[in-house]
Amino acid sequence: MTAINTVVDLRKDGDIAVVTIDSPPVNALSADVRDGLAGAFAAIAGDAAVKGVVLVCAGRTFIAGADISEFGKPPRGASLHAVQDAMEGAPVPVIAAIHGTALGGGLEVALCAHYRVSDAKAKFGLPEVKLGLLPGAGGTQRLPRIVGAKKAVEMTTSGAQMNARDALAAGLVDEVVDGDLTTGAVAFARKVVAEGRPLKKVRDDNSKLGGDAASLAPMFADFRKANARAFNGFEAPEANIKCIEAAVALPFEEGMRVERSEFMKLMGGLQSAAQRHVFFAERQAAKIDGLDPKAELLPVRSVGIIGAGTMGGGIAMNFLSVGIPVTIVETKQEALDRGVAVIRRNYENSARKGRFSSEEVEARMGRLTPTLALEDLGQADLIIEAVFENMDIKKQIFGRLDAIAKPGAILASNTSYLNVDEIAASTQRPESVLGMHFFSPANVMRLLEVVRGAKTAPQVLATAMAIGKQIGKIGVVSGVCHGFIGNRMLGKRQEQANKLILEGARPSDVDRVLTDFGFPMGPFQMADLAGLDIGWSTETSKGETVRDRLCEAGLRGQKNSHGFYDYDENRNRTPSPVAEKIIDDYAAEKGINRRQIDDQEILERCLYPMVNEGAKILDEGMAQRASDIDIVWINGYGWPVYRGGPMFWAEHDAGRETIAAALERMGMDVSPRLKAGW
Ligand code: 3H9
Repeated sequence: MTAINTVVDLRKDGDIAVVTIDSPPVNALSADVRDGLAGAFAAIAGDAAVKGVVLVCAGRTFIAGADISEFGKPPRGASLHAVQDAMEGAPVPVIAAIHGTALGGGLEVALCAHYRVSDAKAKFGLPEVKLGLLPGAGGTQRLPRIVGAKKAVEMTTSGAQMNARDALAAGLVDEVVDGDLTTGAVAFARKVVAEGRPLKKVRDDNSKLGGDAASLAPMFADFRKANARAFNGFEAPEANIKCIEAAVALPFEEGMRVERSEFMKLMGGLQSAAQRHVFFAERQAAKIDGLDPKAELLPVRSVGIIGAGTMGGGIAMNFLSVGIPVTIVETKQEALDRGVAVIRRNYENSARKGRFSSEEVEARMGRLTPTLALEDLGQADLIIEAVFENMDIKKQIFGRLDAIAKPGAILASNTSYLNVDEIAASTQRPESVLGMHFFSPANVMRLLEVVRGAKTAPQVLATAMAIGKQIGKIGVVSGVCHGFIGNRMLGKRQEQANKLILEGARPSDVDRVLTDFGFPMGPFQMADLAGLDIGWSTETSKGETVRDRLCEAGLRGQKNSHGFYDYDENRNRTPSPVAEKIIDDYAAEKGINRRQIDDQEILERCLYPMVNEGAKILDEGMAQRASDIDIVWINGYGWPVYRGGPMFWAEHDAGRETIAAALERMGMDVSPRLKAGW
């Protein structure tokens, strides 16, 4: 074995050269890897005894792409294109041997081999779009020449992966190898050499594109139309489509020039910077300051959930779906039955859509034990309380749990606002208590705020984060404060939105400005969706707020088709004149002079105070880092991912100092961090 450098080895197996990349964790194409590959292929080109080459990776995966951490930094080492040219132009057949995930630049390298083999579990994809990019190493030109333009457009605009079976059928791999991959790949290489098979270059074969520019034009038009909503606001999907149109319409080299130019535009833009920030921020959020990442976790083999309402049921589904048994507790049989029925219906709906089989529905339901007795939670490793937001009731429940739960069980509250330390104090074991705040619908939304109490044991916190990951959530650690990270900031936005509609903006103006910014819906659409009467009752209503008055007038939101908007039978909405009159009357009564409010003011007043609150959250140590706040807002509240989250946006787009100055003009108490940075 000859070490080309620290991450690439070259050895010979008879007349087959085996090039191995070993660059943990994911064999990304760093400068060292590129240099190593350049050296290996130069050595091979000068060695007449070599008749074929196998390129393989050590560790958990084939090359998972370009090294994202190098983006935006001055270029170093051999260029990826030079490495690809050396492979594609090699005088002997090059076979890429793929395991794990061949992603982005990794797949693009493999597409420069003359043949590809993989193991049965390998996956293939071009996920650059998720980083606000497009495949910039020939992927937009080569992939359609194998899988066809239509499939290539689908794959590059979604980042979806193809499994080995489909890759074999499409000709993306030539053989799926059983047993040891390298051995199988070397055998395949020998076969290619023995049979004198040609040096197949993907770039030279247009036969599988699926048509020419004219015949494929309707496919591209239909694709754009069908995905207009999903792509709205994002720059990268359209750039990917343009490049694949170029692959169809232009000779290879010209198509490559289009790809290069589109790639450079995206790479230099703010959207990709934001999405790359989010990629690393997501992984960073899992790291807890001061905690040993290798520390032993508590076992979670069974879960208890208190409350079978919308939240409790949704939370239960997360665990049932990954094979963890759940005991769910309610106080009344009827509520219990209803909760269980909703879980079943949700699973059956998914099965009907083909997501899994009806046997799987039964397997999941088989893991669920409904009960009316809290005492049945005695053996649960993790208990999550999901009853409504009332401190007295929560304290009572935790007091009882203290007597019921086995020693060492984790006791979590799904509270979205309340003081977790106060809840913990109702037990004799506050070290076992923490918050696990799920977002509705809890079986779908990816965010999980894990609330660390003053006395929560590190092992309990680490276990909650790990179990969150196991059920597919992105956990973010929050300290104990009213509303934690997300709702605390949301409160500031809502406060301004409520003021704006009294001062002269219409609810539909506020919603439009925020949806134009990229949120899926604005605060008043959200209120209508949730129901205006949440926490409201006829008996206690005093008509003190606009919302009280809307409810008193019978406007309840989407549920009765009247709220801030009127809804038709297809849920199309138009601003409600009744709601507008109620707002106008309320403002007049309070002596507020309505005025013209422009869109910029709406945006600033809704978003700047949120950023300020985020800075205060950092001041108080309630979030570990600014990027955690971004992750909360992207995954829990629909902040557009291409704007990187509120803190990224403040830093790189709106400008911290601009925000601080505007907040001062508004007479707000400004966090010093807004000027100093976080
Ligand atoms: C590209 O290829 C552009 C080209 O078209 C054009 C070039 C001209 N770079 O996710 P994990 C780190 S764009 C650098 O927890 P998993 C990651 O930060 C790229 N670092 O593991 C983490 O570090 P840490 C296209 C990377 O097993 C560690 O590896 N490719 C990269 O759950 C483990 O990651 C992609 O977008 C990278 N490319 O999942 C693929 N990838 O431990 C991105 C990972 O310090 N990667 N890291 O926190 C993934 O999707 C997943 O990491 C993967 C493994 C599925 C591979």
